Amino acid sequence: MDNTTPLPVGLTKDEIKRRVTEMVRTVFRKTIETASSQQIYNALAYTIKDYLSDRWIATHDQYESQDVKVVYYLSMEFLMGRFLGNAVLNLSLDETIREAMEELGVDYNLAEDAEADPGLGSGGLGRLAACFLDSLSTLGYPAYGCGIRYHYGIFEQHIENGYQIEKPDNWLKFGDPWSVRRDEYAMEVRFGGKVNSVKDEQGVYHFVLEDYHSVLAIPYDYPVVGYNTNVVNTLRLWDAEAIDRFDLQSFNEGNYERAVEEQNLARRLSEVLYPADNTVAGKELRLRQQYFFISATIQRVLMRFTEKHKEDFSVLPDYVQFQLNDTHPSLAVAELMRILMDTYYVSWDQAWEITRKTCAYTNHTIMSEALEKWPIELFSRLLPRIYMIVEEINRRFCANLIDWFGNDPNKIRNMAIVADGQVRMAYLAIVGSHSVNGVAAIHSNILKTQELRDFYDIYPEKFNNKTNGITQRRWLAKCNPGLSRLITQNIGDGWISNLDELTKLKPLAGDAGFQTDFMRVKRENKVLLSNYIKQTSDLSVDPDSIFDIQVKRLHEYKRQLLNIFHIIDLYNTIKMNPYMEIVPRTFIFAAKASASYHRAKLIIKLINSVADLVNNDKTVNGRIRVLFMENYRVTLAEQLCPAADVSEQISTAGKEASGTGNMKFMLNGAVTVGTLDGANVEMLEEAGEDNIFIFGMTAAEVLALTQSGTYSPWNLYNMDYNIRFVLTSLINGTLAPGEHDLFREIYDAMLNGYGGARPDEYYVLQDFQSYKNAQFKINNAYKDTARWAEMAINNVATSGKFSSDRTIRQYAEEIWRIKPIQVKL
Ligand code: B1N
Repeated sequence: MDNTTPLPVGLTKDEIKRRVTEMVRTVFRKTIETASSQQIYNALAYTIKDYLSDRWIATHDQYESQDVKVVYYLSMEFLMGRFLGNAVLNLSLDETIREAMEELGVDYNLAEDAEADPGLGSGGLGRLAACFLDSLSTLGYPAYGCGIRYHYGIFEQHIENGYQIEKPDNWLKFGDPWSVRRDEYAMEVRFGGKVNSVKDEQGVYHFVLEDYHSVLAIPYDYPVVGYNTNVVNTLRLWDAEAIDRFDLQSFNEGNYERAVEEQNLARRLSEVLYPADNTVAGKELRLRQQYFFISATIQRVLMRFTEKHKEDFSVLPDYVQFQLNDTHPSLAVAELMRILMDTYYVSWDQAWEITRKTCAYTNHTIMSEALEKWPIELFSRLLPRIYMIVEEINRRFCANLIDWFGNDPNKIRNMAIVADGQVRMAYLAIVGSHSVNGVAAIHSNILKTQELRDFYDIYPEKFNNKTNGITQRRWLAKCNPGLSRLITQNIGDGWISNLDELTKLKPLAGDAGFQTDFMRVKRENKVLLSNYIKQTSDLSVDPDSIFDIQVKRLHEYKRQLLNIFHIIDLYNTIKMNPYMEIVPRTFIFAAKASASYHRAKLIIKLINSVADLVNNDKTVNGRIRVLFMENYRVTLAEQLCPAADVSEQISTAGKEASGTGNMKFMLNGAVTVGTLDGANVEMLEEAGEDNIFIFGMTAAEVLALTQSGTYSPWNLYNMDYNIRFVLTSLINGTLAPGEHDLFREIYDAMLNGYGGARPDEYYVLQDFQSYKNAQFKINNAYKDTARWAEMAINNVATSGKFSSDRTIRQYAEEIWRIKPIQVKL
C-alpha cells in the first residue's frame, strides 16, 4: 500500500534470537535446547507483543490527539484463531522469524502449533467479527472490538464410537501472553435491586438503583495488528470478578458463605461461552453476560468521552458509533439511555436522539429459533432500571405506531418491543438504531420484504445491506503459502491489501502453464492435508481424488443430510454396478453440534456410520471415502480451505443469511456446489454460471411451496426408487447393525414430521435429484483437468468482492461515517 508510512526496522533476526533466548532463560529457566515448544511459543509471543507496543501506543495517541470518531464493535463472540502467525504476517516478520528460529535450531512450526486456538465464538458470526477487526486495522479505522473474556471457549469436540463428546476448552491453561490486563479501567456493573426516585437540589426527581449486587468488570486488551501499517487497534475483552468491598463487608459480618457465593456468582459470568449457533438458550446467565459487557463498555466509553467533551452529549454521535453484532448486545440501547439520563441528567428526548444516532444493528439470521426474547419476569428482576427504560421506549413507540397506522391492535401487538410477556430484543435494536443491515443481498431483501417488513414500512431509510467478507490475510496469505506465492509471482502482492487485484489472474485462467502450476499447488495442499489426516486419524486418503468438503456448524438448515444422502445413494449405485467408473472422491465433513441439539448429534453419528460402511466395503475399493474430522475450529479450517476441490454450500434457499465459509473456499480455488442462498447468489454473479454448480429451489420457490401446504415427501419417496433406497437404509440395519431404530428419527422427520415439525422441513428430498445432477456434472467436469483448473482459477480471480476490506469500507462510509488515520512512529 502506498498511503502508509514505511515500517521501522526494529526487530532484526539477531534481536529476535537474543530476546527469545533471554526470555526462555529468565521466565522458564531453560536454554533454547531444553525449552519446550510451548515455552518457545510464549517467548515469541512476548517478544512480538513487546515489539508492537510502540505502534499500539502510537495508535491510541493518534486517537487522542486527533480526537477521532471511533467505532465500537459490540459482540458476544470473537473467533480470533491463533494470534502469533497472524501478527507475524501482518508485521511482515515471517521470514525474519523463520530464519532466526532456524539458526537457533528451533522448529518454528512446532512453536506456532503450541498456541491454543481461542474459540471465543460459535461459528460464522464470531469469525466475521474477527475478520472485521483485521480489516479495520489494516484500513486504519479507529476501532475497538468489545466482548467477553470467556475462560472456556466453545467445547472441544471428540468423536467416540461415532458420537460427539464435548470436553471443556481450557484455552488459558498455558497463560495468555497477548493480553494486557487494565485494572485502571475496571468498571462496576450492577444487577438486581430495586429502583427508587430521589430529589436533587433543584427539586428534580432522578432514578437510582438500591440493594443491587455488583460485579467488577476488568478489561483485558489484545492488540489487533493491521497489515503493512502502523495501526494497532484493540480487542477489549471484559473479565468478571467479585468486588472486594462487598466481600470485606460480608467477611466482617462473619458472613463467609455469602462472600464466597458472591465471588462464585461473579466469576461464573465470564466462565463459559454459550455454544449454540443460530438458536437461543434463553438462560439467565446469558442475559447477565450480555448486560455485563455492555454496561462495562458503555460506561467506559462515556467516561472517555466526558474527559474530552465534558457533558456536551449532543456531539456524542460525532465521536462514537456502536455496531451491534446481532441482537446479543442490544441492551446497549437501554444502557446508553440509562447512563445519559441517570448519571448525566440528560432529558429523555435528547438522550433518545443521541442513542439512535449512536447505535446501529446488524441482523445475521431469520431462523426463528435464534430470535432473542426474554421473559419480562426475568428481565425486570435482573435489570429493573433497564426494564423501566425499555417499557418507556416501547410505550412511546406504540404511541407512534398509532399515529402511523391508526389504532390497529394487531399491528401494535406484532410490532411492540414488549408483548406477550416478553422483551423482543430485535425490535429494541431496530427502534433504537439509525441503521439496520443484513449480511448478504438476498438476506437484506428478505428482511425488507418478509421478516421485518412492518419495520421497513415505517423506517425505510434505516435498512441497508452489507454483504459479508473475509480477510485475505488469514484466509489466503497465511493459510495457503503455496497459492500465495504462485499468485504473487504472477501478479505481484498487491492483492494482500487490495483483493480486487486478483482479477489480474483472469487472463491466466486459460493459460496451460499457469493451470499446471495452479493444479500442482492444489495437489501439494491435498498431500499436506492427507498427511495430517493420516497422523491424526490413521486414515489414508488419496490426494488424486476429488476433495469435497462441507465444514460448518451442524444444523438441519445447512443440510449435511443432503450431502450424506447423496453419498448413500452413490454407494448404493456402486453396489449395483460394481464396475461403475467415477472419479474417486473424498467426502470430508467437520461440524460441531450444539450439546443440546439432539437431531444434529444424530446426524453426526449417521455420517460416521456411513463412513464406516463405505470405507470398509471392498466393492467400493476406495472410489469414495467419507471422513468426519473432529473438533472443527479456525485452525482446522486453515488446513482444509487450501486443499478443497469442491466446496459444499447447500443450505435450503432463504435460510443461510450469508455464509462466509463459502468465500474462504472460493478464495482458495475450490469450485462451489451450492444453492441460491446467502452470499452464494453474489458468488454466482461474480464468478459466472460456468464456474459454479448451482442447484435446487430458489428462496421464492421454497416460500411458495411452504405456503401452498402441498409438499409431500411421501410422493417423492413413492416415485423415486433411489430416494426410497436411501431412506430404507436408515431403518433396515444397513447403517446400524443390531440397532435398527437408531436413525428412525431421521426417517420419520423426512417422511412424517417428527415432534410437531413439518415433514422434511428443509426440503432435502425435494432438492435431492437436482443436487445429484449437479454432483454428476462435477464428476464429469473434473475429468477435464484443463477445464477444472480454469474454473478454479476463475473462482480465485473473481473473489475480490468477498474481502472484508470491502465490507468494512462500506460500513465505515455508509453507516459509521468514520475516517482512517495515519500512524507515524
Ligand atoms: O452469521 C454469519 C452468517 O454468514 C451466517 O449465515 C449466519 O448463520 C451466522 C445466535 C448466531 N446468524 N446467527 C448466528 C450465532 C450465535 C447465537 O448465539 C445466533 N450466527 C449467524 C455472519 O454474518
